[in-house]
Amino acid sequence: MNAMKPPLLDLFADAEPQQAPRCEQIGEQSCVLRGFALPWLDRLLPALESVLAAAPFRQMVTPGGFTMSVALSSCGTLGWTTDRSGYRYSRIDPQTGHPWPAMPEVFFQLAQAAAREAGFAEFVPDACLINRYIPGSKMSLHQDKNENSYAAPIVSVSLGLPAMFLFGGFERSDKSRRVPLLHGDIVVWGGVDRLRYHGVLPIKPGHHPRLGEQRINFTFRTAG
Ligand code: MD3
Ligand code: FE
Repeated sequence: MNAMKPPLLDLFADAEPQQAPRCEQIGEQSCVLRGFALPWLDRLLPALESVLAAAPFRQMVTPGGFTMSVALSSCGTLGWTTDRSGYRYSRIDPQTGHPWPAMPEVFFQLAQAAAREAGFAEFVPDACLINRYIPGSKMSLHQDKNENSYAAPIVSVSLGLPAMFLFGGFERSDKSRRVPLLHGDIVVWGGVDRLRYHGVLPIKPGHHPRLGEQRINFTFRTAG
């Protein structure tokens, strides 16, 4: 009878899609993809093990003479190192004398999928820095300026213990926002946000069921 009659009141007719937004905006061109890496973990962790077997974590010394509390490794064509003479990307791991391990296919695919989800269609990273934090490790406010172009975004993957990320402004003294980053979260930083100061507060003691007493962070970059 009234099958053709439109509903009297469709509360959701003009509403936004009911799904939670995929990318949680934290800056003009930065957003968090909560849990995006979780379905990839079973492939990611064995690949991480093989990278670390070839290029073990090491604590580096900054040009100012401070030993970083975060231990680093890299994979891809370019890896990042620092010592008393400066910061740089290099093709050879100075610790092993060999090229950095190749970027595992699953790393590359995850980085591309996340960049695409955040609206960066053609992301081709040539470097993946791997940071390991243990409780108490931190990263002071800094800018990432060693890459040759700032046009490409940076994609960061957080695993293990939670961290409080500091998302600052364009001057070190600008007030920064705190963003909690949890196991499996991915952040994509691009465009105007690329040169913001950022850092990580000291990691709190804890135990993560999959990664133990550590936080691992990958950052994918187009460095060359
Ligand atoms: C925002 N790592 O490796 S990742 C770094 O959690 C670094 O280990 C932190 O800062 C970590 O250089 C943060 C997120 C990140 C990376 C680069 C950025 C955020 C950024 C560049 C510009 C703005
Ligand atoms: Fe950084």
